[in-house]
Amino acid sequence: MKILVIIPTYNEKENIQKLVEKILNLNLNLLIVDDNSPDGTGEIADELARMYSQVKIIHRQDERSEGLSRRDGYRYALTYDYDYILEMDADLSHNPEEIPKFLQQIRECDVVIGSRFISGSKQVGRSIFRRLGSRLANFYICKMLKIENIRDCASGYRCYRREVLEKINLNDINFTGPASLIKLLFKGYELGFKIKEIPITYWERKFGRSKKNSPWFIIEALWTVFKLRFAKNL
Ligand SMILES: Nc1nc2c(ncn2[C@@H]2O[C@H](COP(=O)(O)OP(=O)(O)OP(=O)(O)O)[C@@H](O)[C@H]2O)c(=O)[nH]1
Ligand SMILES: [Mg+2]
Repeated sequence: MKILVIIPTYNEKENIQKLVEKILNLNLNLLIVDDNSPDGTGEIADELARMYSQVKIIHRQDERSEGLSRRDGYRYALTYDYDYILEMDADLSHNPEEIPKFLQQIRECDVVIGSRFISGSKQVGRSIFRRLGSRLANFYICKMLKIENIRDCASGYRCYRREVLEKINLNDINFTGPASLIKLLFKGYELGFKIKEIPITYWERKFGRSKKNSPWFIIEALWTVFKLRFAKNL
């Protein structure tokens, strides 16, 4: 059973080494997809790749995009024959100690979503304003797309069976921000893959800055959801 952990990075120099070391403690392979971060994250990743053979890195030179970085990661996983593909953020919001739970659950379904909004979930250090905002956004997304029994459709802490990524046309997953995660989940749901949510503890980032400070990401996500619901063949 081959497992790959994909981590998109942009300016995560304070976080990346800590995260990588925790994932290596679990004896897993990981792929960092860095978007030419000006803060030197890519160089730290190169150093980690030199030290540990389980660490691989893609340096993207194209237009900066979290969504397309994730997609480069999925393509890498398919090319190198990984069976299970887990993705998580680099900013330590997603605790790697929870990875074994995902790997346990993926045996019985096709996609496992780490959810911030179900019984047993916790959010630590997040303002009530941000909690409410993401809760409302996810309510809109899941209701509009009629994805039953899923509450956190935009979560970036997930595990897929390779068949899911093989069957979805990855050329269509071409957004800049979280719209990519939403569309991928929607396509998987439409294709009838079994999706399960598990509770996670989500930690507000302590180091580095959020890249979601532009309203563009929210507009892109909400507009994509609208189109997925009402436009055919998107
Ligand atoms: N490769 C790549 N990674 C990105 C880009 N933007 C964000 N990321 C990474 O994607 C993950 C999520 O980004 P965050 O800025 O933490 O976004 P968020 O978690 O929705 O927002 P916060 O709650 O404010 O942290 C992190 O690992 C980032 O480093 C990008 O343009 N390119
Ligand atoms: Mg974050």
